[in-house]
Amino acid sequence: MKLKIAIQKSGRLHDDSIKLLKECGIDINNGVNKLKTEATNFPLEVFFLRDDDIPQYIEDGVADIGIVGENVVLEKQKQVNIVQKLGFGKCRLSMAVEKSVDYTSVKDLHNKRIATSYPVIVEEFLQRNGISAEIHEISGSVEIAPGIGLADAICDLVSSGSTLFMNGLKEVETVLKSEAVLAACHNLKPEQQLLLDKLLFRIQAVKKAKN
Ligand code: PRT
Ligand code: ZN
Repeated sequence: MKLKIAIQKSGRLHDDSIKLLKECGIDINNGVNKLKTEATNFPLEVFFLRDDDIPQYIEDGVADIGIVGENVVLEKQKQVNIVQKLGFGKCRLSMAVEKSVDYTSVKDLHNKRIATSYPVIVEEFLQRNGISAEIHEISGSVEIAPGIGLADAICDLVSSGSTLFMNGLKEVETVLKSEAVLAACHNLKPEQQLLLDKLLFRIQAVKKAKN
């Protein structure tokens, strides 16, 4: 019996995910372009996937657990358990408008067009604030939308803020704070749960050692 973990194939969370496993004393054969590998000293099978697909794989039980941004878990609305925050991949999902725009409160978004790759989270935020606005879902280069007349505001991930700055935008609302999390399938078999507990114990020890 092996525990199957999904991690990002390439991108911002890939290196830190591998590093975390290493720090937990888990060695994996990480061949270039490999989509699947195994740990040599822990009953762990590793799948390399696009981050957007990870919640679905976990819900379906194709993977037992996975490392993915909390932002992706919330957006995809899949039935998974967030079992541990991992302390890397920190960012926020924020509303931004052009620098020249007078912005005083969330009410200023009323009846505006908002471009985002996170329509579900944005819709929830607007509802919570009693705002009705038009959401334009786009899959990338969201920051360009106001400049080309596609939207009045955007909602995108921000870490340093330099991308917003370089595109003449300013951050006006934090919609969500996010970081990488360990997510798990709702119906793990007892043996898999034991392996997850073992892994979690090591992750918590690694986190404690860093504090
Ligand atoms: O290929 P795949 O689909 O797997 O990857 P991806 O391109 O969809 O995701 P990727 O690798 O960009 O991000 C993976 C996860 O990293 C995200 O889901 C977040 O949880 C987390 N993360 C942390 C970030 C950022 N920081 C971040 N800054 N994801 C994206 N960004 C982008 C943001 O979209 C914007 O374009 O970086 C730009 C802003 O950065 P700053 O530093 O200029 O503010
Ligand atoms: Zn993605």
